Amino acid sequence: MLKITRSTLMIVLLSVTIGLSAIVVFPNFSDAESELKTFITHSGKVIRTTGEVIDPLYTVSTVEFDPMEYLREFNYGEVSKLSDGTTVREYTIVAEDDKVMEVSPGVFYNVWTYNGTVPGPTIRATEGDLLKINFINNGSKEHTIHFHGIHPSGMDGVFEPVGPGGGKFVYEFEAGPVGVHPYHCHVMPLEEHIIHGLYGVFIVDPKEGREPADEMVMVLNGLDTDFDTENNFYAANTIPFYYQHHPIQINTNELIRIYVVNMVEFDPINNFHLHGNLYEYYPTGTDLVPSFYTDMITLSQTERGIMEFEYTYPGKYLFHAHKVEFSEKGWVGIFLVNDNEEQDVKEVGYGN
Ligand SMILES: [Cu+2]
Repeated sequence: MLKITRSTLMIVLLSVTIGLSAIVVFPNFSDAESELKTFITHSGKVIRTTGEVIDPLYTVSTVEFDPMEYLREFNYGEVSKLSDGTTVREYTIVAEDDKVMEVSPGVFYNVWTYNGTVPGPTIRATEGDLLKINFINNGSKEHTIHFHGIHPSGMDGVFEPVGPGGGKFVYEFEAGPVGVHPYHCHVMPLEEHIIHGLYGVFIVDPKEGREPADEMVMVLNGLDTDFDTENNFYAANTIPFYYQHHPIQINTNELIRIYVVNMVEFDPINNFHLHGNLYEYYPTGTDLVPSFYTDMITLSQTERGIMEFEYTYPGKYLFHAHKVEFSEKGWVGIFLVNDNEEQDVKEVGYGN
């Protein structure tokens, strides 16, 4: 039976009254573009940036991002051929800096995006392809794209800031070397442009290809949602705890290949621990022979590599930062390993 005492009623009424008066007194209508806050970078530079903790009562997310889709989505660009047979891949990347993303229930964050999401699209090509990246800056600040890899200096995205409000630049270079590389904005102060989300993954496949596998991309990121130069959340692919609540389905006896890139700022290291298994690890993915067989790698800023493994036993397995603070603040996920039926169909005639 429901019993409402007079004191319970008083507490409820008092809470509602305090809540409503707080809204009236501090309406705090936050707009990601207009609210500036003083922010001191690690190099001591004082900047004014969009650093408000955004009020959930007056905020709507303007970012659509599905970490499950992002995980296995590769952008091979628009493909054409030169007369000498060279493959040309053309991509368009648009930067914006006014979007708001609900990164965790009720936690809104002003993200700066490439093609509307954090991370930006995973650009994929084969070594030797000619890449043409049409960059459009629809933001309110200068931005660029700096690709890690080998290219001419004028294509490095550092000394050629692209102006706001529709500025354009075409990055053109040959894809290489083989491996997994980050790309990110390189406008100063760098940490401001990176922590807001202007980064993505660039995969260069070897000409001979790699063994077929269930391939996925994991960007390890940190979110400093209150701009105190410390991350409040950590994640694999931006949304804290996402793959714990939505386990990644894989199969037993099937090769899994993860392109992992660490984009966490402020904390010097990150790491990746896999449960119930070990993985072959290819640092930067530049070598076709693995360097380690381990269940733990440590990654500094923009350090990355390729992990390969297969599960023998079905079931649920965690993967997470073994830096416990990071896993408790969101960098944790689950592989749900299903029995691979094709493998089970092997008919073994015992004694027949
Ligand atoms: Cu930028």
